[in-house]
Amino acid sequence: MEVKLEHVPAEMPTFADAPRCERLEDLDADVAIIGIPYKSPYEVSVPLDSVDTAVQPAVVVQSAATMRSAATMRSAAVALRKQSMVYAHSLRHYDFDFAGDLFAGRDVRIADCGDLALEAGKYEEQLQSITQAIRKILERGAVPIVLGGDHGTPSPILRAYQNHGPLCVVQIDAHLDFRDEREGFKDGFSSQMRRAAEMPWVESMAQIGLRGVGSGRQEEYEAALEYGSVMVRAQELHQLGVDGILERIPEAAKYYITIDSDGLDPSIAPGVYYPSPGGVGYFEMTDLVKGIARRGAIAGIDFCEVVPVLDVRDLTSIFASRLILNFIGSMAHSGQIGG
Ligand SMILES: [Mn+2]
Repeated sequence: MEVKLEHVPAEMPTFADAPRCERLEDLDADVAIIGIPYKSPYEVSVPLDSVDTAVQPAVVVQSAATMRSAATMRSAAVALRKQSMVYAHSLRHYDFDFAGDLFAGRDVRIADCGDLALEAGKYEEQLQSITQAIRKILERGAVPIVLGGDHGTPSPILRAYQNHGPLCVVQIDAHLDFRDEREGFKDGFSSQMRRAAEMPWVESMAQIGLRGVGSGRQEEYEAALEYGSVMVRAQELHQLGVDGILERIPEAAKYYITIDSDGLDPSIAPGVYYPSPGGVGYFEMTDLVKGIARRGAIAGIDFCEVVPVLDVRDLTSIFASRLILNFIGSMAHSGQIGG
């Protein structure tokens, strides 16, 4: 299966102004940024007609179909790269969130591989191509950081870890995503944690930020419970604090972190399909990953479901790119990456 990349155009910024990687076979970096604009073949169930176009005039020109399109998925990586430039030229300044250098004084090599080219409508090929691309990145010894895509993206990503496990998968999400299938499709944004649970190389999981109505049905809750998923309600995170939740995350040598932007609080991630109050805050998200990085290696990260057309003053993209830099910083501070 051939993997086709769409390089970041010369006039567009790469993530944090990182050097471009043109071919995954030549990848030589600690961290590989890759956009994967995967879109599940079914629709979000909230009618986007409910978006008040008088209040959000930017949305006027967007039909509901456009908002849910592959083009919208592609726009997320573009927005994150663009907003990462807010930080690109001060990365080595004193960072109060890390009490010093963000990258711990280390030489951290980030490469931007561009976006994976996915052929419209050909889901089987898309899924295989995603798995293949991640496999190549892992074979080159880099940690993939994926700019999604909807939250179906982790299913084919995690299949690439067959020989790179075992993993504990940590999901940040308002929703359980444990449906066996939806409209007959098993690799969509409602099912990826169920798929992860079926993979022999996924030995445990924690699902953090769960809240609200519509997170999952009783049968999915029971399936996750039966699997042994550590389910952490958003309210528990706020009450116990990050340290209390870290104690509940299973011990593992390797962690894979998957983020649905709606798991974050709308104050830092308003640009999502399902904004839901009471979500994971900036320091909670940062400290969770810092804590996880101290316990084991971070084997990969995806950041999904950023919807630029629904964003407010680019806050979701600005803060998502800051969080991704914090994740890279967490790996540098734990000594996992950087010379
Ligand atoms: Mn999700």
